[in-house]
Amino acid sequence: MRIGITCYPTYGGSGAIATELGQALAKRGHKIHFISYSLPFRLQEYNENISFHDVEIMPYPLFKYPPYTLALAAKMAAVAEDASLDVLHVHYAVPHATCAYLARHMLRDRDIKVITTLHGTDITLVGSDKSFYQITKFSIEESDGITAVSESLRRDTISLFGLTKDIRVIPNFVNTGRFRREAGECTLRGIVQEDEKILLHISNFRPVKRITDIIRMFVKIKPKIKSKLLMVGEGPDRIPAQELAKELGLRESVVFLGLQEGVDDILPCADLYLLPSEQESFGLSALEAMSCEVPVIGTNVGGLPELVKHGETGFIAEVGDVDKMAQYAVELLSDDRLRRQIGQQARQRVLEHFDQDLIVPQYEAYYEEILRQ
Ligand code: GMT
Repeated sequence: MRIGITCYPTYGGSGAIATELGQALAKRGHKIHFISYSLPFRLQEYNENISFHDVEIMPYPLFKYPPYTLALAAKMAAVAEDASLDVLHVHYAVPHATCAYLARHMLRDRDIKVITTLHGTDITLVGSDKSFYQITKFSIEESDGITAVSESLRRDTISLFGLTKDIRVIPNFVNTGRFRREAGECTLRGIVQEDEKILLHISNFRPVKRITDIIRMFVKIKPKIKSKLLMVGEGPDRIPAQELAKELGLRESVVFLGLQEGVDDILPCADLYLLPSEQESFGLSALEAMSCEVPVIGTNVGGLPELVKHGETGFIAEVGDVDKMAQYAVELLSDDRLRRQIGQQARQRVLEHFDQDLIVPQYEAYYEEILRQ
């Protein structure tokens, strides 16, 4: 098939999944065309089946807000025409589903199918905000196929938007060959001493991630376990988290690493992964941690419990219950045997349910189903 993929190219789970999907489909012989405003951050390997189409906007003094959405729609239509695309698969509904709708209507003589994958805040936060609600609902309903990354997100979409169209759940996936404990030498020994345990968090540091809860958790763990907390990512809550760490006397033991390219090199070094989010439709970084045999402590929200089985592959607590999460962390970090067992069970769960080789064929089959309609 000839498939156009649009996603946010910057750090984030939806862009990561869209890129991993495109790369996996290209290896399976499909022609993949990424269309976005810059090269997706995980698009690193050369493959002759992959091309990238940059969306450029003409600067003009009248444009207080440069109309990216229009430029993207026009680019989608042009690529669809030139490359004879069969499918336009857009990740994150806002504004990509709307651009795809426009592009399809520009291509009067070409039959192209639009598939929208819902990722999370495109529904729960941004899409359901009143400024975007109607256009998001319209654009999702106009898609030929709709997928959601978890059962929880499917339910949220139906209840928030009252959609009657079928939403197919195709869960996120991980390349278990790349994300694995043996994948590489632990690169963090310059930062963390041999006898220190490593707690890890990776995100875009937005309020929804509740990263100050991680610091509050760590201040309870630190006196009991010789450890360091590594925070990977960048975003609006980095400064408040850094300030809090300083205030709580954790300046030396909480390390902010900023944006990092090779999270597959960092994750296998961790002893514990923390994701105390307020909302999380899936939690891709938790999946990648589990694939590296790292137990996850997460919250009872969205799709996280579909992934993390309490007491089996990690622990789940209520949002904001910092005491409980710290207690689970101490339990796991002070018992190497238990931690290893939970880590191995986590990897097993990933291999059985979320391996790239199981999920990518589900997308292929879905494309074929939609193309037959
Ligand atoms: O909505 C966001 O936070 C951004 C988005 C992204 O681009 O990373 O994250 C969502 O999509 C990911 C990939 O499907 C999911 O793993 C995240 O759980 C989801 N984020 C939220 O629901 C908060």
